Amino acid sequence: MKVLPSSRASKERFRKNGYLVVDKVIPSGLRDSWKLTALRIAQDTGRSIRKEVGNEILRYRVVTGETIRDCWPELYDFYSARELRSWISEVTGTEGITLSSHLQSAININVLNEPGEVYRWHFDAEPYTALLYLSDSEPADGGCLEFYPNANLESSQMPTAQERIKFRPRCGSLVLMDGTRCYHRVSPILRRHERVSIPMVFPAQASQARPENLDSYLYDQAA
Ligand SMILES: O=C(O)CCC(=O)C(=O)O
Ligand SMILES: [Fe+2]
Repeated sequence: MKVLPSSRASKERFRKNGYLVVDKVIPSGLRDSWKLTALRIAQDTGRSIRKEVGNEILRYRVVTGETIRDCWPELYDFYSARELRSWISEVTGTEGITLSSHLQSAININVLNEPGEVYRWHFDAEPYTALLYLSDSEPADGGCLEFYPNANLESSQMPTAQERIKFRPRCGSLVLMDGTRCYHRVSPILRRHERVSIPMVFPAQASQARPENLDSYLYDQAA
């Protein structure tokens, strides 16, 4: 893993915005092969998620943590490397960053490819989330990570459109955010392309318990 920047500027940016983008965290020689491996595993073992709750739609393919640990140790090693946790600790100013004990949701491969596929607006259950992207999306492709940094749903004010950040996936880049403070979604896929992201969860030791039934909500297939 390349040395991740933990300069004062990165820490300050994270403190102010609640997120940080780092490019080229995996060597260029590995990017294509990691993308192909992710797509092969998703094809062979991924579950199709199809859920509609009110107006909100969740539609994508997912490979969960147990499968990644068993079938793709190199990616699991990336998640579990001590360097990654140390970096998250430094940038966020939080001690006791751990691996998630819920292996199923600790690390996933998400694949979206068909027009209309979307990952609805949500908060993550725990800080912190690192999203590693293994594909490039063109502007006309859709599939941006969109988010409102420092959103607080308890406040009566909904965030305004101006505050919405759009991140267009670039292969090899990583977004670190506090998913409990960044209200986020994947915008709808507009043009067919393989969009591959690897969400990884890094709880801080003192963080709250996960809501019950969250895994079943996220991963049970639609009937
Ligand atoms: O793929 C992405 O860009 C975001 C995925 C996400 O928010 C999640 O898995 O919780
Ligand atoms: Fe998320």
